[in-house]
Amino acid sequence: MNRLSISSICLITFILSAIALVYSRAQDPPPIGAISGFVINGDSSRPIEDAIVRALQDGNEIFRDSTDSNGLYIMSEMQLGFYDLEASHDGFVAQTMLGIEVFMDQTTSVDFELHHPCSYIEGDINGNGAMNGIDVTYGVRYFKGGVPPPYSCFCDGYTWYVAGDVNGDCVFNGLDIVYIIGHYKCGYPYTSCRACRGIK
Ligand SMILES: [Ca+2]
Ligand SMILES: [Ca+2]
Repeated sequence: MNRLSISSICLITFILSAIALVYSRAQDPPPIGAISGFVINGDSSRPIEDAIVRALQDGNEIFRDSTDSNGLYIMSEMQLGFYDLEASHDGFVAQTMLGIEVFMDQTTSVDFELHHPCSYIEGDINGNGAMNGIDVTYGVRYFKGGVPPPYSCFCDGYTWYVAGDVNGDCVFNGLDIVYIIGHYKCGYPYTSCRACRGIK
């Protein structure tokens, strides 16, 4: 075999190898993973059906799924990377989880607890729909061991008596009673917790 033939065989072998390599890479499936979990009603612990769960990157929706009757959602065949997840349903405050990572051939578990939005009148501690001096009496009795306020809701990370928080520090305590008295005597304006503003 002369030198030219050997070179030709080498060249052909190289080209075939390159083609085989490119072809094999084209056949490899892209690395993927999944995100799955449950969306439940944080006020009742029951599953929420038809909640929408969206996976976002830079604010753009990449995937979405809706929950079944068990509150389950599944987003499969997701490209690897980080996603912001948002769960929402009518009548609930949407919840967002930032920077959820998808790993190759794995399912990242992310559960949501959605809560109803708070709806109350600032300072209406006894929950009768009006704010007046009787609420001061009710609040004082409560802190002395009396009946707790009838209305509470999830706000700022926990469930508490939001209507009593009139100084806006997201806690209902004795300082609010002092503040209410200041409101009547000195005109202090009510300020409710920023995370769940009430009606003035
Ligand atoms: Ca009241
Ligand atoms: Ca307060």
